[in-house]
Amino acid sequence: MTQQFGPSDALIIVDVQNDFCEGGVFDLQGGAAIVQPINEIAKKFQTVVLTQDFHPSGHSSFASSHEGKEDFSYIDLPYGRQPLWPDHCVQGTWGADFHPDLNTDAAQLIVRKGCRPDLDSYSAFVENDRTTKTGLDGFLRSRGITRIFTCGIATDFCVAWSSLDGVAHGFETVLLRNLTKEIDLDGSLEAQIARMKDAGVKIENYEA
Ligand code: VGL
Ligand code: ZN
Repeated sequence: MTQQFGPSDALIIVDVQNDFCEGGVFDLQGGAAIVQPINEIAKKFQTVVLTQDFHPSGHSSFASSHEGKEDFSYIDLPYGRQPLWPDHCVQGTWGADFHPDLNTDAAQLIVRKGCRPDLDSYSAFVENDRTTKTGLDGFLRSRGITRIFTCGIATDFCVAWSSLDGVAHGFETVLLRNLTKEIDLDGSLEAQIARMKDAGVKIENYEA
């Protein structure tokens, strides 16, 4: 499908950072491959937003912050059950930097998330307590945006939560599946794709 983009469309590029790509902590194979196509599509948008997972060291989402817990095990936090991750995207480290080939100049806004030690954030709109807002909805609305296209990493975590929240905030939301890369933890990819479809997120592939 050939998509047409106009002034009321925004591209949300989620967490295209070293720690999610090859050689980083998550080392997702195929992470780097989405960077050039994302640069290409970004040229077609007047509004481009980057998100950056940006944790302080010792963040509560890290397994290393919880005695006896292993990476990719689960914990019950006051706001719900969530996986514990290896230390990643720590502020000031290479892993937190955007992939070096990502054209960050294309973006007008960078939303940093997961900055509070006690609170994780997957969604670009609302942190995981589901009440703390990032301000992204206000930014998009004040620019007259009605439709968002999501891409980036990880399909089944930050891209999925951002897409679900896009719909929840009243934006028509399209996930560009071939411009994403998944973690796929315990069936999370399939589960999140189903959840997004149910919620009304459109799932398409980008064709140049
Ligand atoms: C993400 C796990 C932990 C993501 C961020 O960007 O999807 N996943 N932090
Ligand atoms: Zn994170």
